[in-house]
Amino acid sequence: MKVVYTPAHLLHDPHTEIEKGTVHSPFEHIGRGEIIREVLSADSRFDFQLPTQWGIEPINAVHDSGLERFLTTAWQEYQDAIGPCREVTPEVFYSQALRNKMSLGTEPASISGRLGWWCFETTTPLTEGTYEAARGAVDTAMTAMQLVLDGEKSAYGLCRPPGHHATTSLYGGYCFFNNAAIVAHHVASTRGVKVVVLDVDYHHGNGTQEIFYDRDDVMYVSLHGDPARAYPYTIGYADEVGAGKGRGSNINIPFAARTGDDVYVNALADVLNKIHAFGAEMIVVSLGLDTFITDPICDLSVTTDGFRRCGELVKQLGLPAVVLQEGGYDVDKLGINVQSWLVGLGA
Ligand code: SP5
Ligand code: ZN
Repeated sequence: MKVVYTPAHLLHDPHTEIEKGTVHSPFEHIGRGEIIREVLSADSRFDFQLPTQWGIEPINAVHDSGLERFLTTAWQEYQDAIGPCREVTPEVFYSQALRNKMSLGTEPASISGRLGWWCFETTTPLTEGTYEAARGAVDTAMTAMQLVLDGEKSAYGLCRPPGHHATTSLYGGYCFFNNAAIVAHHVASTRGVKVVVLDVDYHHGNGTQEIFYDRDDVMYVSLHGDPARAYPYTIGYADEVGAGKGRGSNINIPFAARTGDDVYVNALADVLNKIHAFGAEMIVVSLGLDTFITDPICDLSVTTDGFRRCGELVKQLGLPAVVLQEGGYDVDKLGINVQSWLVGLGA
């Protein structure tokens, strides 16, 4: 299987995460990308290549162009306006309710205001090279997509930073640009084919759901920890089924804590039938391995062998598959878990 990887991910190098009233070392760090690279490059079934460059058009086809513009200069603007600071995090968030009975307002002038306008939470710091790394992740995803359009049965994009929490106009959840949504939109809009995004990350992909919620050309299917207890908390419930012509093409499967392989695999088999019924012609997988039994920030109990079974089930769909890296924080096991899933898919 072809693997797309770029060392540009090393440029997004946070040392901090603000959570639970503390500043601690981040769960999402460069070691994640490197352990996956190490394990897959030691396995002759995987064949590495660098991404090609796709520019900003595919990004702005999905995101508010203001988000990309903001991320280009935000870290430097903060240095110039507020003072030297390794990592930049918002302090004030915009909420529509601040302006009840008024217009929605417009992007604030100051960098402090703009941070809270474009970001929704505190665990996603901007570092000096974040923008370049995020662009590299999009190029990685688009190159994996091109390999599949050119005839590969499947390809894996080692995207870092991940993407599925990034909405049309907000970054957060360790994500800046929505790699999977950018690929799915590109294929659906330029090839006129039906695409499904299958999101198996532990966390609901609020960004991908928001981007496609009213569309019938891209189906979004997510299996995740129940947002009643799990990040992102406000979205990802089973009654969110899509809107307008997109009604019926958004499927959320929330799981109880400590759900293990058999229940998980059965639920996946179930939704794959719905994907088949939708008439999908390509599948984009948001591959998070944070459903793993010893993930430090999550609470499901999928095993390394469970990941292989999931990959096998997706293979049985028989669709061309673009597999893109999302989360997974048990770093010691992250490489072998990705390998197991991809071997199941037929690497
Ligand atoms: C791509 C991805 O997996 N993003 C996840 C972002 C989650 N960030 C905040 C997680 C808060 C976790 N709280 C942990 C409680 C552990 N008992
Ligand atoms: Zn996750």
